[in-house]
Amino acid sequence: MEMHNHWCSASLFLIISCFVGFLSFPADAAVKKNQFDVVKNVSRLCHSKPIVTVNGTFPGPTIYAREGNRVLINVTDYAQYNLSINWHGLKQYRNGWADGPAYITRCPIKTGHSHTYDFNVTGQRGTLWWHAHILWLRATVYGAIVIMPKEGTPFPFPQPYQETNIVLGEWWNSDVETIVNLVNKLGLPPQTSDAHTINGKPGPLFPCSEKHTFAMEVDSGKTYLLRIVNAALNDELFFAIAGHNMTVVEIDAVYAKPFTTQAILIAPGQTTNVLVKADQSPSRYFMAARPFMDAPIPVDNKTVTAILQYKGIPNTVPPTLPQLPAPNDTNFALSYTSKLKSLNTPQYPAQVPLPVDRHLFYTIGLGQNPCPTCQNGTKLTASLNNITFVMPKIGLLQAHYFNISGVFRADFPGRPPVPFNYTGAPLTANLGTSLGTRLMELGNLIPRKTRLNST
Ligand SMILES: [Cu+2]
Repeated sequence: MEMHNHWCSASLFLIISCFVGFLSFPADAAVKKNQFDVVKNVSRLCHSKPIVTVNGTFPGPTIYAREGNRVLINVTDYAQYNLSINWHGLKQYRNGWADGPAYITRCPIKTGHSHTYDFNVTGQRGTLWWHAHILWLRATVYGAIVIMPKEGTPFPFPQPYQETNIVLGEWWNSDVETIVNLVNKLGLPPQTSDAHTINGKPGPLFPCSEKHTFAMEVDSGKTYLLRIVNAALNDELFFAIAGHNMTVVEIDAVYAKPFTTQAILIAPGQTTNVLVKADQSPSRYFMAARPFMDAPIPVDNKTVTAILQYKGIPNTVPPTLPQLPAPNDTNFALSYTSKLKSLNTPQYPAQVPLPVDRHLFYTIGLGQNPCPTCQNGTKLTASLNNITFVMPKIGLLQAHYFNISGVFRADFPGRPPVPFNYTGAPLTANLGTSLGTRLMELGNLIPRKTRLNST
């Protein structure tokens, strides 16, 4: 532990001094600078508790950038936890240092310290998001990233009149770090959240939440772009607006083949941009979200609402609720996801690499490992190819780059260790997983011509 802390502070110092160099370059118009102060704050929701958030707002600030921009974000950690920020979905071409998962690319920012994330927005436009990437801090440390197309480049869909972010989240009345510590200690599934939120607000179906309701005002006849982010920790969510269809135009900062739907389904971490036309009789309409879960796993099944309100309609008009798919509507989920297709036009081609150099086969599973502190002596553990990841004490990229041995093994297997019937009957075998920090190197592939010889 001592070693780890020492090494981490050394690297932090080293990297910050590099950035001072960068920052002294003359500011050019394409560089976006942001200052993030991560502070502990008191929540404004009905169970009041201290939360970690950015710049005192919940959700945190939206980052606006344009495709091609260089973005600098200075993060100062005033929280009691060491933390890092992940720019979720942003392609960090040859720039893994800025990616942000703690101990994967680099050590987290220590309490009281600062770090400047420096990255370019390349070949992406649309909605992404950022979040804390350590412990469960992302329950409150998150916000949207809006990437506009290059100057002068229109959207490949009708220009909306206005746009709004709809950031879906999960809220726990108790402290999230206490919850996750308990989960790890006792080996039980985490307690489900107490509410879902839209832009940090649970809406009027929850007690004492009348004033914690997000409302968006619309002009009759106009079209709006909703940038929807699922920042929930665990729940895949349905989202719908009473009386209004949505046209999906973009997923995860990639333009999609437009299609119209009454409800969308959005997984944690995903983003979806939709167009909504205010073409119904002027009134107040609920937007609502609730989880999809078709396995026997407990979820927070409560419905979060926000309000779509036509201009001039008084707040006394009770809004109508949308018809959301049933919580276990597998058919809706399958049919919805089958409609998600890349726009794939000459201007926005779907660049899927066709030659495959290497085939990898992963089983994603839940195992059961011994756990002395757990209630029944075992705990459920996620695994890939039966290996449960052990968080290293220093960043994996740092270990790789600085040639520090003993941090990881580069022997992650490309197929399951023991073949079994992957889609078949329940397992009776030993469910134990092997623990390790094991990686697979993908960088130095054998050239395709010689690959044939080796097979
Ligand atoms: Cu992420």
